[in-house]
Amino acid sequence: IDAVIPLEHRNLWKKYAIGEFQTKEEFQGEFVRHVETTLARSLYNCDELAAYQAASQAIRDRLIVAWNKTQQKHTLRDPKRIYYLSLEFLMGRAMDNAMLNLNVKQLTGDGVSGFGFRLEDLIEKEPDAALGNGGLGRLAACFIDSLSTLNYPGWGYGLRYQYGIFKQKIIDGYQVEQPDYWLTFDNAWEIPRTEIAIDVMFYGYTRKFTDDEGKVHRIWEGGDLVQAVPYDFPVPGYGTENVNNLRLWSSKPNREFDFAKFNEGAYDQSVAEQQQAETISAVLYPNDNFYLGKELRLKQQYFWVAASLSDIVRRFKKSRRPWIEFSDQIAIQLNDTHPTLAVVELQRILVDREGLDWDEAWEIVTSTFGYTNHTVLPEALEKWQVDLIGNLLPRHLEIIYDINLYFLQDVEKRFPGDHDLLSRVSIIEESNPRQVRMAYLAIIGSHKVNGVAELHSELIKTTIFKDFVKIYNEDKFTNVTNGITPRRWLHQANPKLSKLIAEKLGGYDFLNNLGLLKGLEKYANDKTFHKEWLEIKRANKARLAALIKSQSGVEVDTNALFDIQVKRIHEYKRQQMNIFSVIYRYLQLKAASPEERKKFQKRVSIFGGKSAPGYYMAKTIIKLINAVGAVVNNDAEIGDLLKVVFIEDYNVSKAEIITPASDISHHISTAGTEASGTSNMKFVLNGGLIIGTVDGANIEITREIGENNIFLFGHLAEDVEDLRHSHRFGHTELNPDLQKVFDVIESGLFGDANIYSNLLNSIGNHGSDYYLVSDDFASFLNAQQQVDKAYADQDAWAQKSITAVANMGFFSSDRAINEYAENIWQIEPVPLDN
Ligand code: 475
Repeated sequence: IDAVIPLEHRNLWKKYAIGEFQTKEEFQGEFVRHVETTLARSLYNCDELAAYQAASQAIRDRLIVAWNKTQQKHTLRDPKRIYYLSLEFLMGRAMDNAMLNLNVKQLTGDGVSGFGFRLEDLIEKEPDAALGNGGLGRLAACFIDSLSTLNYPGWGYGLRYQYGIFKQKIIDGYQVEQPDYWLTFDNAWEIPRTEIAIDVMFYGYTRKFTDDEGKVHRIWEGGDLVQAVPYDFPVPGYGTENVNNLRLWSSKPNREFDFAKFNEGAYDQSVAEQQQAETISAVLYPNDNFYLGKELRLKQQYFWVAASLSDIVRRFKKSRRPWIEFSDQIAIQLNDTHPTLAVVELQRILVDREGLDWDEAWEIVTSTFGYTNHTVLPEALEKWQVDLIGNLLPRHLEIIYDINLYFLQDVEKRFPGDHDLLSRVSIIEESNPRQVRMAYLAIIGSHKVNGVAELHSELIKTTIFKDFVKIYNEDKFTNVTNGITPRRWLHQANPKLSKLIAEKLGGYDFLNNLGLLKGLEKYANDKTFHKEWLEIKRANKARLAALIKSQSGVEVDTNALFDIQVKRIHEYKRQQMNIFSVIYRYLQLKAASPEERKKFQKRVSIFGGKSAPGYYMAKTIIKLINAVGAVVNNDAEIGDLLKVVFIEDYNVSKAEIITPASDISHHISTAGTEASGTSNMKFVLNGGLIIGTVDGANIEITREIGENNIFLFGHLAEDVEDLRHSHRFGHTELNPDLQKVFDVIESGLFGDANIYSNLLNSIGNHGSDYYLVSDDFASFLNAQQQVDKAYADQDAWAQKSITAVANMGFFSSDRAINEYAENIWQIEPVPLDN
C-alpha cells in the first residue's frame, strides 16, 4: 500500500493527520468547533442537548481515528476474523463508555464544566441504543466489548432498527407500550456507509439450466431487490487502541425505481412499494424467549444475513486466497438460530455463484459456523413454515431440502432401519403445515454447538438435541458459560466501588484481568474495610432511591434491605412467586403486634422489566405488582417496614443505577429453564448477594463464591419432570401459605379479583402449575427468612459480600470470549504495535 502512494502525499497527510486531544483545553477547542460547525449553533444557543452532541462528536472523532488505524492494521495483516451475527445488540449509552475506555472522562468533565455544564447531565441526554430485548442482546454487547478489549479482530453484524424495544409506561398499574424512536437527533456514534449499499433479493423463482460441460445448475432470479446500507458503530476496547466495528444494516428502496408505474401516473403506488422496503429494518420484534412466525421477521433475518455474508465474502475475495482457505480466515458465530439462513446462503453463494462442488462447499460452510443456543423453552425454538420460506426464498428452500437429504442419507447409513430416528432428526418436521426446524439446521451446518452455562449445556445434550449427540460425536457439543464486561458493569455503573477496589489492589488492572479481584479476599474480615464497603452500598442505594422518588413518588428508606428483581417478565422467571411472597410478608406484618413488628427486617421490594406486548399472563403479573404497591405503600400502619416499587421502563442505563444498589436480588427461575442468566453475575460483582434456584449460572456462581454466600432454594432440575407429571395425574394441594395469599387476592384487596383469575388458576384450582410456584413456595419463604436473619448482622453480611466479589473473576466476558476464541473460532489477538 505504501508503494502506490507517493512519499510527498504521505508526508503532507502525516503533517495534517488529526491529532487526538490530550488536554482539557484541546478538548474545549474541539467542543466549540463542533458546536459552531457540526451543529451550526453558537455560544448563545448551546443548550444541554447541544453540549452533549458536541462532546460526543469530539469523542467520536478520536474513536474514528483509532478505528481507522485498527482496520488498516487488520487489512495489512489479514488475520483470521470472527464475525458475530446477532439480531440484537443491547448497547445502552455510548458516551460514558467511550470516555472511560479512552481514559478521557476526567478531562472531558473539566472541559465541559468550563462552559457551565455538568458532565453527568450531558450523559443523561443520550438515548439508549436499545436494539435488543434482554439477555441475548446484552450478551452480544458485552461480547463485542471484550473482543475489542482483548484485541481480537472481530466484527458484530446486526440490524439498525429505527425503533428499538418499546418504552414502557405504567398507567393505572398496567404496562402501556410507546414507540422508541431513538434516532430523533443526529447520532454521533454511527457512521453511515452509503457507498457500500448491497442488493438483497426476495421472492422470484429458481431456474434450472445445463452448462457447456453438461453440469446442471439452479439459479435464483426474478425477485424484488431491496438495498442494505451499513451503519458502522465503533467499539472501543479498554486500555487498548483497538477499536472494532459493529456494522448494522438499514433497508432502503432499491435504486431501480419503478419508472413504468411512475410514468403511467401511478406515482403514489410506486412510492408506496418503495416504502415497503424501508419497513424491513424498521422495528425490533419485542419478544424475549418466544418465537413468532411472522413473514416480516423472516425478511429481517434474510436481509441481515444476506447483506452480512455478501460483505464478508467480498472482503475475503479481496485477499485473492483460494476458497479452501475460507474457514482459515473466517469464523462466523450464530447468536441463537436467528441467523441460521447464513448456513444456506453461504452454501448458495459457493455453489450457485462461485461454482464449487456441493461437497467442497459444504465442508467450507460447516467449518466456518458455530451455533450458540440460548434457551430450551419449546415456545422459543424457531420453526419456519416450509411454504413461507419457499415463497420468500425459493432457492434457499431447495438447498435446505438438499442439506437434509444428504444428512439423512448419512444417518441412515450409520443407523440402518431406524426410521424413528430419521423423522426425529429431519430438518423438516412433517407436521401440518410442514416446518423447518432451524435449530437442527444450525447444528448440522456448524462445527460446534454451545450452551451458555454448564447445566444448560448438559440439558441440551440430554433433551432437545439428544439425537444429535448420538449422530455426531460428543465433542461437537460444548459449553461456554456466559460473562459480563466489568468495564460497564463495575467501573462505569459503580465508580465508587471500582475506585475502592483499585485502592486496595493498587490500580485498575482488575478491569482487564478480573481474576485479580481475588486480592480482596484478605479484607473480608477487616472491619474498617466493611465500613467503607457498606458506605458505598449506602450511597448507591441513595442514588436508586432518588430515581425511585423521581419516577414514582415513593420514598424509600436506604436503611431498609433493598430487594430487587429486574429482568424481562416471564412466567418461567417467576416474578409471580416473588410478588406472592411479598403479599405473604405483608399479611404477616399486618397480623403482628406493634411490638412484634419491630423485629421485622425493613424491606424495599423492587421490580422492573418489560412484558412482551402480547403476553397476557406477564402483563397480569405487572398489574398485580403495581396493585400490591398501591396498597402496601399507602398503609400507614406498615410505613417503612415494607415498600413495593415497580420501576418503569427497565433498560440498560437504568440497570447501571439499579444493579449497584442491591442488597439481595432474585434469580428464581424454575430449575432447568433459565439457560444462564447474566444479571445474576452483575449483581454479585457489585456486592449484592443473591437468592436463587439451582439453575443456569447460579450453579457456577455458587461454586466460585461458596455456598455460604448465596441463598439457594427450590427443587432441582432433575425433579421437575416428575413434579409436573404428578400435577397432571395426582391431586396436589396448593401450599397453605400460598393459599392464604390467593385468598386475599381473591378477596379483592388488590382490586377486582377477576383481573388475576387466569394467573391464579394457572397455579392453583387444578391449574398445571407448570413452573412449580406452589412446589417451591415453602422453600422460597424459608430462604427469605435466611436473608433477613443474615442481614441483621451487617459485618457478617459485608464479609459474604466481599468474599463473593473477590471470587467473581470467572464471570468476565473476557474469559468467555477467550474460550470461544480458543475452542471454537481458532483466532488470535492482533497485537497493537509493529
Ligand atoms: C436466556 N431471547 C438467558 C441469555 O445467553 C441467557 C429468543 C427468541 C427471540 C428473541 N429473543 C430471544 C432469548 O432467548 C434470550 O434472551 N435468552 C437468554 O439468553 C444469554 O443468560 O438465560 O434466557
